[in-house]
Amino acid sequence: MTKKKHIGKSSNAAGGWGALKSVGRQLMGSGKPLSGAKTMLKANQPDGFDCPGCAWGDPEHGSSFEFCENGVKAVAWEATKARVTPEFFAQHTVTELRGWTDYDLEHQGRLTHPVRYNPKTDKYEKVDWDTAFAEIGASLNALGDPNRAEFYTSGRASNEAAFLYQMFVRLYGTNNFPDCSNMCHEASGVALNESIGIGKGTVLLEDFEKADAIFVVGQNPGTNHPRMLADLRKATQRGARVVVFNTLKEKGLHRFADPQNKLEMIRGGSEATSTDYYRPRLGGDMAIFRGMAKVLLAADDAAKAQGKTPVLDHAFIAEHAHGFDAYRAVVNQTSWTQVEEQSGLTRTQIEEAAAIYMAADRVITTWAMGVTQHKHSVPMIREITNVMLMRGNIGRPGAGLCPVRGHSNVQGDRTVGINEKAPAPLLDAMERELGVPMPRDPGHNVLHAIGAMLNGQAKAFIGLGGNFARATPDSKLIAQALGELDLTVNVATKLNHGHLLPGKKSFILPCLGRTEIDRNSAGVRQIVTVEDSMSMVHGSGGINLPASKELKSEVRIVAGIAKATVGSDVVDWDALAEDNDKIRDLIARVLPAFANYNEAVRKPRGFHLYNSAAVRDWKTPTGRANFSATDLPDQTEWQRAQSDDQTFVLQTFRSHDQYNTTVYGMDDRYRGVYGERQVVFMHPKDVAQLGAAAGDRVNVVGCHDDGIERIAQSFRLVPYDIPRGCVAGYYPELNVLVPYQSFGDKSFTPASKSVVVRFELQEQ
Ligand SMILES: Nc1nc2c(c(=O)[nH]1)N[C@H]1C(S)=C(S)[C@@H](COP(=O)(O)OP(=O)(O)OC[C@H]3O[C@@H](n4cnc5c(=O)[nH]c(N)nc54)[C@H](O)[C@@H]3O)O[C@H]1N2
Ligand SMILES: Nc1nc2c(c(=O)[nH]1)N[C@H]1C(S)=C(S)[C@@H](COP(=O)(O)OP(=O)(O)OC[C@H]3O[C@@H](n4cnc5c(=O)[nH]c(N)nc54)[C@H](O)[C@@H]3O)O[C@H]1N2
Ligand SMILES: [Mo]
Repeated sequence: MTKKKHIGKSSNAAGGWGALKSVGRQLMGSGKPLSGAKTMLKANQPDGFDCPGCAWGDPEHGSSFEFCENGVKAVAWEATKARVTPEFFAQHTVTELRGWTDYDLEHQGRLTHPVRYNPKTDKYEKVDWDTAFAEIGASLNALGDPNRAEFYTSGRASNEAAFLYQMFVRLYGTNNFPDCSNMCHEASGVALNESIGIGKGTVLLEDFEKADAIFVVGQNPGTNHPRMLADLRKATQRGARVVVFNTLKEKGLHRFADPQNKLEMIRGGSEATSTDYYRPRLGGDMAIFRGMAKVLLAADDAAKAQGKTPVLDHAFIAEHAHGFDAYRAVVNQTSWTQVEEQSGLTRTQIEEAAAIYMAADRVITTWAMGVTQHKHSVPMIREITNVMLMRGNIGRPGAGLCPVRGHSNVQGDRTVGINEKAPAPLLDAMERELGVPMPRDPGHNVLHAIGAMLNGQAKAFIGLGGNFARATPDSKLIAQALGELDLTVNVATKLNHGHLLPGKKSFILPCLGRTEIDRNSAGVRQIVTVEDSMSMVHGSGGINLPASKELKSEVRIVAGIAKATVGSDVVDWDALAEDNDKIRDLIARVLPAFANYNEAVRKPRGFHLYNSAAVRDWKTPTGRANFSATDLPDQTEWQRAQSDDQTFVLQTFRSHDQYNTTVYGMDDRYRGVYGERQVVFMHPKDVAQLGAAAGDRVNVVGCHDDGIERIAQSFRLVPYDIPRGCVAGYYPELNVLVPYQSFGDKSFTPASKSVVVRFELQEQ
């Protein structure tokens, strides 16, 4: 399937025939094209399953067939015929499997049976569910202190599974909830809570039909949220401006051929997804928005002097905002020199972008990991918000903030209580409901959990999905730490490296995927629910037969561990595990926004969770939307790297053929890379300055000065149109270089888009 290694032409407009061919290969690859096609027809349908590919919203009419190439990959990946059985584990020691690639492990297929690690044979062996639950419960209870256990969640878990999980963990006695969102949109949550009193975006999908301008910042939807491209191109078609800030020229953000449009597919046409494209330096977006704020203030002053219509929405600022004068002062103090140096854009370019912003009545700003994974991400997102507040662009139709989430239910998991610092009202409500006290001390996020593992404080790790070992920074250190724990448990659909670092006692518990039919013991089909980036909650019911008869739903697995650990005095786990409606009733009693949950979620498009900022109800301590008056950072990591002509700043991102740590294939066709992932994209002049040539191999060496050696061996240099001093390569391969002590201020998100590195040329 995969072509020979080469750097070649990137494929044309995103979507289109290339995408369809790739889809075809995926479905064939799953072994059963017809069932695959049928499966796709049920993606994002009222009576089907929620696509596990991304968290972009579904259209109002819900019945149109909404799919995308990468959604198909996600579905085909889960619907594969390949199986990892107890016989497979009997043939391979864990030490041997550790030598396999991420790609090879996941391509062995779906896990079929619960297994337990046997240190004597160094193999995983079949175990029955009840024994597994009993031993896990006994190990957890033997820790003495519940704070010695870390309960990780990845964002595919349904609301029902996540709610049960947090209830179990809190009854057990800890708030240790490291969560994938800590590495993802945490900065958005922190920043937006401070600015507008809710850690979520404020727009609905239909707002994209009304916006006059959409700013897309640090995000690659062509690969990671392909359905968003259809909304962007509809916007450009009706004359809206779509302004992109991205360090790279990403294919999908130029043109997109809609696979839903038959005529266009036949004619090989495509439409623009953006109207204006700017390429800042890594970490330069706060400076761009600060520059835009300078333009806005000057234009407003000029309008006032000339008696023209003001540029700022003074009425909104007076009625709804707090801290504008302090913000104005800080903007005026910021020099254009600093703005240009940090952003890498010229003043003229920023003036152009600001002119588009000012000319638009209704503006949406979206962003993803290019914004959130830097040291100063929280002030950066607050700066985006500042600029949006200046013209009242929050809380009215066609306008608002839209952090585009990653995993399909990462937002929902947080809403239902996966939070190491849960809001008091949730804990109060849990106490009222259960009649027992909840732990109140803040628990561990991902970085705290890593710290606790490294210093020996943590003794157990439970993973509800995900791949903690490979998704986290400093993956080499984490691997060592996981292996020293007393207990490791992974609830998973497929085998990954995180499972191959067993603690003294270790289990892999296989679960049903989103696409599979889930029946209770009476044979009644169950649905789960998820929340998308627009705070819409909808139902999801599988349509395929389970990959193995032994699989349990995540809800049942969580209930099984819970019953064996904390007993059933307070919660009747068996009853809840039998009926997801009962779990939803419980959620509705604890979280008022979920009133009539069971009824509401069975409507075609589900329901919208109350979003206070979207209706200008500011749940902040000031009772208003807060401007944040923060200086630009003294230095971005790019500037730091510039102080030495050997150092660069590296972003670690996704190829077109992966889902986070899941590698579907070795191509990244929109970027013209085929058959290999060990590459570093670099400006041609930087390649020459290193004394290297295209295709040369280098070792990438981390420059974090904590005495730890960080090195990624043998990466191929790919000359690329990228700002000088900035380089890029794929995660998870480069996670060995991301220092776990280098994280976002206030968000604790690993700064995996600004890693300072240097290069060693290999003997060619
Ligand atoms: N197919 C597929 N879909 C996915 C995923 C997947 O792996 N595969 N992952 C899911 C998850 S969990 C998430 S969080 C999302 C991730 O979605 P994205 O955030 O789109 O993911 P990345 O690949 O990390 O891309 C980061 C983008 O930001 C740009 N960028 C990096 N740094 C900067 C910067 O400092 N400034 C600016 N302006 N641009 C910058 C990069 O060039 C790149 O285009 O996608 C979700 N959907
Ligand atoms: N350097 C660097 N590091 C990063 C990032 C980056 O951009 N750069 N991005 C970060 C981001 S945004 C995120 S969200 C994290 C992702 O971190 P994680 O969410 O931990 O990682 P994934 O790769 O999504 O997890 C894949 C595994 O999930 C399991 N799985 C899949 N589907 C299901 C299911 O339905 N149920 C269960 N129980 N298990 C399932 C499979 O076993 C699969 O191997 O990585 C972060 N790490
Ligand atoms: Mo993410």
